[in-house]
Amino acid sequence: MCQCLSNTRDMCKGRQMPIMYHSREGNLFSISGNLTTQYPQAVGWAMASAMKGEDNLAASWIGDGSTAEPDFHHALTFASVYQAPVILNVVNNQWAISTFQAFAGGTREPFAARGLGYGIPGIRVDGNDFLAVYAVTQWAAERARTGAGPTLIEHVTYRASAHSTSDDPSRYRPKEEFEAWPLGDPIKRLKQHLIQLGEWSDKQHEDLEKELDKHAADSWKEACTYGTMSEGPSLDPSNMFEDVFKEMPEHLKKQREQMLAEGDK
Ligand SMILES: Cc1ncc(C[n+]2csc(CCOP(=O)(O)OP(=O)(O)O)c2C)c(N)n1
Ligand SMILES: [Mg+2]
Repeated sequence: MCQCLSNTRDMCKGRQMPIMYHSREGNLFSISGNLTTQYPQAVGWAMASAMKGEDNLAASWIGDGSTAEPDFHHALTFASVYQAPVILNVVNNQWAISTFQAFAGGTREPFAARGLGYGIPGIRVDGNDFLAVYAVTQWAAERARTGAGPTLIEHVTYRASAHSTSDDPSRYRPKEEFEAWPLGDPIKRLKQHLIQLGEWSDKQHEDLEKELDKHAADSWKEACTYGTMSEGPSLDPSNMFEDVFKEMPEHLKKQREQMLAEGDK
């Protein structure tokens, strides 16, 4: 929540777009706004980890449209050549903002098939089936952990909502298209499955939803006390000179001093 507000508790110190957070403790890297850069980064990290004799694996996610970036192919080449312990996921939600996935070639051959030319197993999964996604990810993780190398997974899904708040999907696709999407809502499907098994109930589901809504609302309220976009407290602007270079170059030191002096006036 604090990261979304770019406030004084934002771990990215206001330098990232909303939801591009990271977590050092959780081994979660931040993505960049530049599509697909996370793919070669994940492969490089996985290779480095393997070279150090560690038992880690990396996982990365991109969209259907992002498969058209050269970084996709660079990553697959290196992952294949070095047998990196990495899981490369393509979330095929049918749309890259207003561009249908067919533009990136997804209706000619599945995106998963692109792995085959590189000697990387490619598998296509119903991305709205939680258990199928879980199973295939475990399989890919097992491959990575046992030194069998990378796996490419295509998750077939659908972006029911708009790409962002500035996007209006009614301008490029039928308004009710999402209702005709055959694979359904993943949460509803898992819920029904668990109810049928006798492991869950409508009441439990409703209670959990209420609890989570409250948790989100409370977290938002608390986060707002550390600053919002329009109300303080605000981040110290001189932060912007830090964390880029290990040792700050002279010209940045000067600029920072200049800025602090201006602020004192
Ligand atoms: C290199 C680059 N080109 C263009 C953009 C602008 N852009 C942001 S999101 C997006 C569409 C991404 O579509 P997709 O890869 O299918 O991912 P999705 O958002 O659907 O998960 C585009 C073109 C960008 N961020 N980076
Ligand atoms: Mg997409």
